[in-house]
Amino acid sequence: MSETQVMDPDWLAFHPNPKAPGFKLPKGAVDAHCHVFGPTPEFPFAPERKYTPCNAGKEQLFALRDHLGFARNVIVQATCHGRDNRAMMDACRAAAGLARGIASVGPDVTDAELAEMHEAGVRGVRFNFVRRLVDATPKAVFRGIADRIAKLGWHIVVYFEAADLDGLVPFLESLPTVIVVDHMGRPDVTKGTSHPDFQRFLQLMQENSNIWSKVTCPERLTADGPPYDDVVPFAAEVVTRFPDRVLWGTDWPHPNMKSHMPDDGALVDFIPRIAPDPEHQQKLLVDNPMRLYWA
Ligand code: 0GY
Repeated sequence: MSETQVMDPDWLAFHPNPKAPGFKLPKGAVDAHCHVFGPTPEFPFAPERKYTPCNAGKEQLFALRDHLGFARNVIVQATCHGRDNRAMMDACRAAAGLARGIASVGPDVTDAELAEMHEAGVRGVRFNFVRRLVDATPKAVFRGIADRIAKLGWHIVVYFEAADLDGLVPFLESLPTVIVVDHMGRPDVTKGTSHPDFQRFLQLMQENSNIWSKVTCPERLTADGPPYDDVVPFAAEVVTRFPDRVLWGTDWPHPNMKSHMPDDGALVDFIPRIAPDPEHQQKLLVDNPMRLYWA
């Protein structure tokens, strides 16, 4: 490898020593949004990546899982690995049934490669529309991939910015699988829950029973910083209105955080603020992810 893979000078590494959460997770809880980065050189970052992170490998992820009290992980392919899913698949295999994966694939992916991913634990693909993270993929290409992975019983995770939702609605409504939207479609929390952009997102979920949401990333959405009071009304509204279609995850190791690095234990303590009763917590953390990823 000729190029260097040294992390970006302004890269914030994950919290070295997260606190033990005060909130006791229900038995069998799933961290349904996290990543692995490398470690390099075994799993090099992709040449087309938009950032170079620190290494954050599977052993560290599994140690965090155990420390926080989760039973399982859903590992989402990070854009720094492009469409080279080996690090994610290796982590899924090493978890021996306790992790599932979300892959990033191109139109040239073969049926044999998809079958190998399924065997490793992959149950979905991610379509990423965030321009700072990836070069654009034509919707027709995504549509072709959607038709192929639908046959495997997989679903589609989509990541986009709030301003792009309107233009994406016809495409999202044309997809043949369950769709999971990352981080509630990234609302601008300074505008309040009554803003038309967030109301449009709620309407999309209301009108499409196959659309789910991750109520994740208060640390990314907040304008005020910890303890993320400004994000609570957004996530609480999604959990209350769509209790059977929400997922929660840490987003460890928190790519591209600039303002601060969250304490993952404090993130777990955020959960009862958005899902205050045990019934909603059980759905959010256990029943919903188990139905989507392990059924
Ligand atoms: C996230 C958010 C981000 C990055 C990625 O795959 C990725 O690189 O997902 C981001 O920078 O907003 O969900 O981890």
